[in-house]
Amino acid sequence: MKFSIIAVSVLPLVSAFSPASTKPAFKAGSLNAHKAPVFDEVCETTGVTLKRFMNEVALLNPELNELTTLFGGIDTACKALSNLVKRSQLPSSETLGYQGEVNVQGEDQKKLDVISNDVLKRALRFTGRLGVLASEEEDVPIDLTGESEGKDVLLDDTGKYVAVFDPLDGSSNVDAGIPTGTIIGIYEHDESCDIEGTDSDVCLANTLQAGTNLVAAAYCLYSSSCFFTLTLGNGVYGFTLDEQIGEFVLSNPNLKIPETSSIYSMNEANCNSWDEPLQKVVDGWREGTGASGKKFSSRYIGSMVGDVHRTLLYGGVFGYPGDKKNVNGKLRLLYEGAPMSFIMEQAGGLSTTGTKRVMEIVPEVVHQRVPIIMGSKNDVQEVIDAYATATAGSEVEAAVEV
Ligand code: AHM
Ligand code: MG
Repeated sequence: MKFSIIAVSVLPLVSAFSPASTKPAFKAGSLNAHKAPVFDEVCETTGVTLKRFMNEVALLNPELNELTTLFGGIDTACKALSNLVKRSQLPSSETLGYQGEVNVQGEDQKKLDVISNDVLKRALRFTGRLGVLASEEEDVPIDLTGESEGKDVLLDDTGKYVAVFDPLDGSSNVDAGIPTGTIIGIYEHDESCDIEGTDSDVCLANTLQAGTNLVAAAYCLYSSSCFFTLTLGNGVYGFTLDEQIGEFVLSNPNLKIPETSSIYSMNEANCNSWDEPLQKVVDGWREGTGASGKKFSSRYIGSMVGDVHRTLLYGGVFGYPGDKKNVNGKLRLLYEGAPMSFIMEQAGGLSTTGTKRVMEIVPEVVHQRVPIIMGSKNDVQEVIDAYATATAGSEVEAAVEV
């Protein structure tokens, strides 16, 4: 195998090493607390694989060892799901169509929703690093320590994480072979969570954390290629599955969204019911009379992972805003909104409800919905400004009436 010296500067800053502590310290907000790998030797055949990336992160930051183990499970699950989605089109697979069950949110489950949930659940559970998980396809969070009773699962008291995920987002598209994706968020478990099960309510409530507490977020997009995009809180790394070697290979070492663009991506059928400030901004984009003066185009797959992936690469705005009928829109805060917002912000973009930063909202219930408008900094700021102006206007009106 040939090696070449290629400087792949993957992380923006290498700061002072923080010694290993009993509690993992790789939190959003403490982004300079760890060392970043620099790949000065890269194999021309394999590139930098996700495994190597994680190994090097763990070598430099021993306190992150358990997080990287968890990502070993996610890596395998995503490859398995990519295969399942691809093979689902073959008559022999019999995985297309509906399961015949309705999830707690009243949505018909596709067979692949159920299979994907199972694959991810098992992959994460057997890493031994996870205490609790919440999924779009589970009615309530699952205490994996309880579930593992009697089974040979190794759990290490010091290193439990909480995983939230949407196993197959956009699955309504899957029968037509349109891109789908997996969304994953990882939180630290609360110290007071007793894994022996005597305090299971506290353990399960661990899933109800704001996005600002996320220690990692990732999505895997099943499309023309299989893409794995990851943030550990210090930038965004894009990997592409090399099917020849069966590994995710670093293909975008420092993904940054353009600051402005001319693409918006929302379900236009709902536009007459959107909030007025948003309607005005989108009208301006259509006409070319918005802040940038550019005439926008519309691109909407109807599959969040695909739409956000394109938005990250080309710039623009992806949104599923609230409307008159569904004031909180459609997307779920915990396992869709927050992890994707973490990635978006780490890529230099913004994510808002119009009036609030999505990352700061603390979920009250697991399947809570949230209006979302995310993407290029300048374009999303235009929306935030429009909401702020409208709110200021209505406050003045209210004051005049008094
Ligand atoms: P799902 O989690 O049930 O698949 O629904 C979420 C999907 C998103 O991927 C996408 O952005 C949205 O639903 C599309 O909804 P709509 O068909 O209303 O435009
Ligand atoms: Mg979803």
